[in-house]
Amino acid sequence: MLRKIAFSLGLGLAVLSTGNSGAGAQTADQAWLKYAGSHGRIYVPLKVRALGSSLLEQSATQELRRGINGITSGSVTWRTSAVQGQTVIGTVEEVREAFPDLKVPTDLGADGYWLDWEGSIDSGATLVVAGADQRGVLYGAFALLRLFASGENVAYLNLRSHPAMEVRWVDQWDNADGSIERGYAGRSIFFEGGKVREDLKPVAEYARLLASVGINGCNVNNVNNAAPFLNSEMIHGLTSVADAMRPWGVRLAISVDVASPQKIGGLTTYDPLDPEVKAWWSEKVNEIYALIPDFAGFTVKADSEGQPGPASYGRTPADAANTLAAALAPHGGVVLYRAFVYNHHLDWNDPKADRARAAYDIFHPLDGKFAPNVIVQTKEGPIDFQVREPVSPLFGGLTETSQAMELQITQEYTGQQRHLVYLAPMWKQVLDFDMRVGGSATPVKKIIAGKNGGMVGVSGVGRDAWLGSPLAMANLFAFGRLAWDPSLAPEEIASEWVRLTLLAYPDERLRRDDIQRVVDMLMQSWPAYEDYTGPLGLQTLTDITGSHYGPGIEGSENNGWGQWHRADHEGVGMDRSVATGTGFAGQYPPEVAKIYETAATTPDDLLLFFHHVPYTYKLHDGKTVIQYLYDSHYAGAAQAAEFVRDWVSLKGHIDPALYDNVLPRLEYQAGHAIVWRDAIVQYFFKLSGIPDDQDRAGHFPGRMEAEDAHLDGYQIIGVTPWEDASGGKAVICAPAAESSARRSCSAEWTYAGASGGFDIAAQFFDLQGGSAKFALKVNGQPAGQQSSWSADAILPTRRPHGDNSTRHIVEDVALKPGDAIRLDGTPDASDPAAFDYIEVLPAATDPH
Ligand code: GCW
Repeated sequence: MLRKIAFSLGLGLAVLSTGNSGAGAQTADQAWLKYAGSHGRIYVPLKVRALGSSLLEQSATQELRRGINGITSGSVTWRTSAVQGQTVIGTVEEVREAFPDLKVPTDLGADGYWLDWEGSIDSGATLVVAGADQRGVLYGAFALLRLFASGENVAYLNLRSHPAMEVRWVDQWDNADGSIERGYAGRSIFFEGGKVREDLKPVAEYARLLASVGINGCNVNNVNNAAPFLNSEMIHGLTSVADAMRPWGVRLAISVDVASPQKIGGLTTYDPLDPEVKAWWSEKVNEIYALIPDFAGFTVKADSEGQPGPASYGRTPADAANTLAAALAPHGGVVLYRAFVYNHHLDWNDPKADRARAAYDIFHPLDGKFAPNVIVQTKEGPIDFQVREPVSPLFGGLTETSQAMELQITQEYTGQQRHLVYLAPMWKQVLDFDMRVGGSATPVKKIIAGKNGGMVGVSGVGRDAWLGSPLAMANLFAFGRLAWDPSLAPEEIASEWVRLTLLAYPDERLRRDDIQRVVDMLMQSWPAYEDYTGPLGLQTLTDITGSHYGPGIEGSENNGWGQWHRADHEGVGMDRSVATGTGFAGQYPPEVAKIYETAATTPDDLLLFFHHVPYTYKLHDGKTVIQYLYDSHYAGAAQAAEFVRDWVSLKGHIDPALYDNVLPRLEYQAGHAIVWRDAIVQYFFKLSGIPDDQDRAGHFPGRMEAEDAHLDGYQIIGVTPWEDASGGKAVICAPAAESSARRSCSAEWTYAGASGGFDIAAQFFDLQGGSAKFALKVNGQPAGQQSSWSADAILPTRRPHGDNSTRHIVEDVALKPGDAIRLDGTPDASDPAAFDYIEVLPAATDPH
């Protein structure tokens, strides 16, 4: 196994549990706007001259001054050349007036910019930042700073750009009480205790961060439980939120509950076609615009997962959307109506029932019926942010309607920011997917960019360093960059982000190789996660009724939620063909439908999403499905281990604080990838009864199960789901019957392997509710330097299973046959020092 794991795991657990929420102000500098310097040669006219004085231009000017000053005078700079002249900033009109001889473009798209270098490095230059409009000025300033800070040469630059999409929003699922649904980075920066927070500085910094990648809207509250947000008191509070974001061109939007006229308005109905209801909405909207004149609009979740909706009155989503749209239209606001509408009480026994069909079945017939300021917001896949899904067919099914694609930046089903998963490659596949609407090229990015649509990212930032994990910030960055320009390559975006993040540190040992190594890690991370969670279109294979985190294969089955994979003894996958299945494949335009209709033409990575096949079915390269399941899980877990080695190779070359923050996260991920691997492999091994041709399934050399040890105090328990523990069993140190005080328990094995130096991994359950202690001993003596540890991470749930199964490695343990290996566990509060097994591993070779 890997060196250094034991050395830093304690620190890692602390990082995972506490983040940095206590530390200092939360600023955009903690993300990619560091402006601490650059390693590239930078030529820059230091003097910044603002031509205009509008609010956004002031922000742009201030940012440019701050950035140029930081980059050129920061301790890190080592090749900056100040150029005589000036950096001039303004709208195209202002630039034209100030420089009548300059050929200023007349056709820049809305929010676009032009960066232009006039003159020379030696005799003086004018560097022009011209915006098509005020936002364009701001985006131009950020674009220039991005070039500087990522080490690009801007001398003799001539660059123009404008966003591909009008809607470039992030959605927060923040609740008024300060909690965040599916947020993994602390509490809300917007709300606390039912109110808008007093300290909105982090909100302004968030808006600055968003503006730096061109995001122009932010919906601040959860689509579930939105009713309180239309109370007059809350609207007053939201005014301050809008004020905090306004200097950065980020418009405020809120989620609304369509039952608000009844819930908070005191009406007896919320029927969207009722005249009183319509009047209520108009009045409410007027109230908002009187305080927030640039209010962006509403997001709606209705008739979905228990939220009330127009169906209660026999009305359609178009009826509800249009009522809201009519109220917003006079003010220029929009309605983002979510197509995430489905029945979560489906009949699992009905082979024709299919949640994936819902959005298209409900919304396609309404095409052409929506008001022009309604945008239908559809999740990128037909289910729910799984590690892989096909593109939602609805994008091809609404040709008369504005559409936005909803993506998830917060990693709900993709590792909750504890796992490194760079999502841009997944998003890019969706954006590039050719729907073949009408038989011609219609990539999804073109569909959503048309008719005032765009992209919405559910971001989930909180008070813990925005997204908690520093590497997860690449996803927020990439979201903005792709919404601006979906033709960018994920690798290019990764490289830009890595340079902005790593180049800001002075260590001259940072090499091009180091930058590429981090880019490679990002690029390999989604495929790795897919491999060790749910490959072949199986979806994430997590418990969909629980935390959506660790393995829980049967959680998807036997219930009405419709995230089924239909695994049985013979085979696996969901038949969605037209011929024999649910007919979902037929919702795509004919050329695409034909590909998904048969197993032979379906790409392997979506095979089990569209087809139920025997385990012995052969993929395109001849490998059987079952063997692929085994192999991919081993390969994915091996890749996760590789990330640790990759990161360790950066030691001493990058900012030590960043290094120390990320390392334990990757070590944790490597351990949790093994939990995933073992759960899925042993589950399908048992279910199919088909051996692994490499003999790994069911065989764990060096593993010693807790339940096979000589136990003192420990009790054997069955873990649920069984596949989350090795052999389905674990042990807990239960309270002694006679007193409530906890004692220690121990498990002892007699070592029977070869003599030598080994690492020993202990797989334990780090439960909330206490910090149990563990100690590993050999012949009664501590097994090594890091042989005692505490279970003090904050991992989901309070009962032992795959969400909280984690490992600690004790390195360099000398063993000989007959040695007694003992693990002592001391419970703390409600944490019973539960563990699964220990494993004697070959000693790692130091990666240095
Ligand atoms: O992915 C699911 C989440 C819910 C979420 C819902 C939605 C806001 O598990 O937490 O609710 O989707 O998108 O509405």
